[in-house]
Amino acid sequence: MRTQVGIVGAGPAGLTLAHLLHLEGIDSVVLEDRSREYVEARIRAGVLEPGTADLLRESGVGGRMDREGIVHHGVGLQFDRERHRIDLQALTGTSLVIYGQTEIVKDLIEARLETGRPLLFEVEGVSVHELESDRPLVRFRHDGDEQELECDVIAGCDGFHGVSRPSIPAGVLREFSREYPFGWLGILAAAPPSNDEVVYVHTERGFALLSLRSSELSRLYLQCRPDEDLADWPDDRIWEELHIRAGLPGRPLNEGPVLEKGVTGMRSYVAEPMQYGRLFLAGDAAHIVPPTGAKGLNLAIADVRILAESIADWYRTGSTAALDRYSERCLRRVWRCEHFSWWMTTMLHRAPDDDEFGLRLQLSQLCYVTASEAAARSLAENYVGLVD
Ligand code: FAS
Ligand code: PHB
Repeated sequence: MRTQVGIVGAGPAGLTLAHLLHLEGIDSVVLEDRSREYVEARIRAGVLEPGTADLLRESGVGGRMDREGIVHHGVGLQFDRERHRIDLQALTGTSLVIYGQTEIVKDLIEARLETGRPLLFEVEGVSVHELESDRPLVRFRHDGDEQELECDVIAGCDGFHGVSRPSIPAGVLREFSREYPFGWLGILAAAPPSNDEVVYVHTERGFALLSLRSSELSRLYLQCRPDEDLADWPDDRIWEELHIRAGLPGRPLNEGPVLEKGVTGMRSYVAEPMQYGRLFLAGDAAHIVPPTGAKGLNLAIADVRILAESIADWYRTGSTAALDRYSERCLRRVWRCEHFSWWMTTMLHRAPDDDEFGLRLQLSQLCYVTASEAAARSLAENYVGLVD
């Protein structure tokens, strides 16, 4: 097989890259090791920065997002039993779109299939080779047949546990990471959201997050141990803890059947550079942020916007200048999002070894952010992705 760009991974990064390249008349093959049903059902992010929503809209895959997505002009911070609102629209002139990552993946898969270009699910044994040459290769098995895909460029969009990043020779990458001593227990519930906008809740018992997917679907999270056993959290215990942490007088939480639950660990991670020879890493393959800043998905899209532009420039001009700067151009936004996600996470979560001093620092920070327009604007600019 031969193509211009071999894309490993059909998550938001890989699918968006394939779509943007197709619009530039550049051919690609997308290789995914899971089934279509699996990738479409994987519940993850929900908050789209205006830049992400605009890219999907302008590239022709934002129709259902505009019909079914929910526009949010603000975000809530709740602490000391009081709920405050950060007016994103007033502070930044922009707003967010709430639209599940599952829906974005479905829309991008539909768009890909309409092009008739290859999107192969359930591939096995993917490996990448000859990265230093001008004919890099992807080898894999599909439907029992061994395949070899010759490319001009390979895009590693295969997430944190993929094969692309580990294929870079030892000693090339500098890796930066921080593990957090807590995780998130997330549920999707058939319950009308009790809050109009996303609410981040700080309590001495730990963090909670009130989000949503539609007028009938709530998405809720509780800070938990990183190795939490779901068996210890029957639905009624989850609801009880959510009421204790996030319930306010006159603002009850609506309960409903829990459709999905899971525990996500939390880490910050960056691999530099995000490229080696003809291999370019994008999204979670190159970096991970704790979800407190709602950045993971948005960063993945920001990476592939730059990668698609750089690949198109190379084919148009023959110059590798844009491709040579890919990593440097991405890392500025990556590190801004890493800092913001770390800042939101440490401000809102209670670590097991946190003391009273730490608690008072968090409460002071939360009071400042909700009382000072300058501090609120700083949070708002980062949250909507205006700065990098
Ligand atoms: P992805 O991991 O989404 O996609 C990589 C794809 O590559 C997957 O489909 C995988 O199956 C495939 N793949 C892996 N290895 C392969 C191989 N060897 N061969 C072929 N294919 C391979 N972000 C937020 O903003 N908010 C959230 O609430 C949030 N919650 C999250 C919950 C969880 C459990 C996880 C893991 C992440 C969460 N994230 C969240 C972050 C998430 O949204 C990512 O940032 C986003 O999926 C990144 O997209 P990709 O880079 O495409 O990686
Ligand atoms: C979500 O709706 O899943 C969500 C919202 C905000 C976050 C993380 C996840 O920071």
